[in-house]
Parts: sequence; structure tokens; C-alpha cells
Amino acid sequence: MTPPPPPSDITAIDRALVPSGLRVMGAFHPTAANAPSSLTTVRTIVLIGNGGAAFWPIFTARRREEDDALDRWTRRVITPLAAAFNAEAFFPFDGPPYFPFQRWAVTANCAAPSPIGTLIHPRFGPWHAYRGALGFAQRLTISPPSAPLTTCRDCAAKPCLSACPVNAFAAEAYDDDACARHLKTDDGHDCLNEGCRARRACPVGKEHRYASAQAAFHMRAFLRTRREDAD
Ligand code: B12
Ligand code: SF4
Ligand code: SF4
Repeated sequence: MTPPPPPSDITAIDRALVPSGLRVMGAFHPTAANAPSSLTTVRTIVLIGNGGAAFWPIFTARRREEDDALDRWTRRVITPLAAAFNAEAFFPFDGPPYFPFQRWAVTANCAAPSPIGTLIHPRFGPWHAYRGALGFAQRLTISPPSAPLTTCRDCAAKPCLSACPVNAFAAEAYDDDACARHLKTDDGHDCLNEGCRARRACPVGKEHRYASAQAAFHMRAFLRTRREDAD
């Protein structure tokens, strides 16, 4: 059987994602410098994610009682989409080694690095995540690159840097051990149930902040997935 043709442009992918609440976050044409060697045949990478919480009610209505429920739901959404568009599906949670989703997002210029590690999207701020990507053997038409994002550079006050109760961002790298220890104390309930205070301190995309149930879900997933030896 002839494989289905790729979409004429990536807006078709965005339309196909509407029922899932996910969206196209950005796209780029990989080069030898920014694609892993295993992806030499991929000429376009389209990043799929959630901007804000639009997908949350859809996910909670359709989730199954299973481990890694969000990852598995994501696979059930994106794998058939890849087949329909004759693309290869990539997932941020497949690893290690992991596909460099944050680097891809910066390359696609859909978000920019922040001092707290999370990428900041100009509209959704820290309240976005990458759920998967489609890799195409064809060079699809994508929007020309816009000027590099300067959201954090332009933010003089940087309230994110002083909001963490255990100064997890004081050093070069994010101290996830200190964070996880705090989350397990009584004082850590605010972060555990309402989401990371440093992210909540960011003024960008505040209206897209995750509500308590979603924030608590992600924070508990974070505690489960990090190294077990850091207690
Ligand atoms: C492993 C991992 C973790 C580990 C990190 C372990 C460690 N110390 O490295 C742990 C479990 C701690 C973790 C935590 C979280 N993570 Co995480 N994590 C990942 C994962 C699966 C792999 C990262 C990786 O190793 N990539 C491989 C390298 C080669 O890829 P890369 O893109 O080039 O990585 C570069 C960037 O990460 C960058 N980078 C990393 N830290 C920093 C810091 C600064 C300041 C800068 C500029 C760059 C930078 O440097 C890397 C090398 O170039 C990614 C998904 C993915 N596949 O990328 C998510 C991911 C990075 N995590 C993500 C998130 C949201 C979180 C949490 C906030 C979860 C939550 N609660 O919602 C937490 C942070 C906890 C908190 N307090 O809020 C998101 C970030 C989205 C965004 N907006 O940027 C990702 C992309 C997953 C997703 N589905 O979108 N995570
Ligand atoms: S508070 Fe300012 S510096 Fe910190 S993540 Fe938000 S925009 Fe960037
Ligand atoms: S979740 Fe709380 S303790 Fe952890 S990094 Fe964010 S602000 Fe700090």
C-alpha cells in the first residue's frame, strides 16, 4: 500500500491535534549540528506539546488507571497521528538517552532558556511542556525563523530566582535533590500541591498556570521519576 503523503503544511497537524488539546509548538529543519546521528533521514521535526492546561480536562476524561498514565495517553494520541502523516514519532520520556527536546524547542525558537532551566514560551511562560515530536523525511514548509526570544533577558526583576524556599537554583545546575527533599516535608506541601513556587513567580503566561490538580499531578510524577538515591 502507498504510504500516506506528508501534510502540505504543519497547520494540518495542528488541526488534527485539536481533539486532544495538544498543539504544534514549533518546527525546524534539523542539521548535522542539532539532530542526533540516529536521525539523519529526518528533514523536518515538528514539536507537539501542551500550551497551558487545555489538554488537561481531555486527558483526565480519557486517562486509564495505569502507571505513567500521561505518557501512555500521549502515545495513544501521537502514534496514530504519525502513521496518518507518514512520520516517525519521538517522545520526550523515551530514554535514557533522551531526545534533546529542550534543545529542539530552542532551535525551533518556540521558547527560550530561563535561569530556572524550564524554557519560557512567550505566550504560555513556564506553563507548557513537550509531549512528542513528528519527524518527516521531507522538508516541509515552515514559518521563517523569527527574531530570537529575549523574554528572560528583558525581565529585570527575575522573581523566579528568589522564590524557591531551598534555593534550588542558586548554583549553576538545578539542585533537584534539595527540591525533592523539601517536597517531602510539611513545608513542601505548597510546592507539591500547587506547583513549583519559582515557576509560579514568573509573570509570563500567568493566566495559563496549571490549576492545583494538574500541578499536583506533575509534581508527584517528578518525585517518582527522579533518582531514587537522593533521599
Ligand atoms: C531527565 C529530566 C528531568 C530530570 C533532570 C535530571 C537532571 N538533573 O538532569 C528531573 C527528574 C529532575 C526533571 C525534573 C523536572 N522536569 Co524534566 N525532564 C527530563 C527529560 C526527560 C530529559 C532531559 C535530558 O536529559 N535531555 C537530554 C539532553 C541531551 O537534551 P537537551 O534538550 O539538549 O537538554 C538540554 C537542556 O535540558 C538544557 N538544560 C538543562 N537544564 C538547564 C538549565 C539551564 C539554566 C539552561 C539554560 C539549560 C538547561 O541543557 C541540556 C543539554 O544541552 C526532559 C525531556 C527531554 N527528552 O528533554 C524533561 C523536561 C526537560 N522536564 C520538564 C519539566 C517540566 C520538568 C519539571 C518542571 C516537572 C514538573 N514538575 O512539571 C521538573 C522540575 C522540578 C520542579 N521543581 O519543578 C520539561 C521542560 C519543559 C519546559 N517548559 O522547558 C521537559 C522538556 C519534559 C517535557 N515533557 O516537556 N526532569
Ligand atoms: S521570572 Fe523573568 S527571568 Fe524568571 S523565568 Fe520568568 S521571565 Fe524568565
Ligand atoms: S518545587 Fe519548590 S522546592 Fe522545588 S525547585 Fe520549585 S520552588 Fe524550589
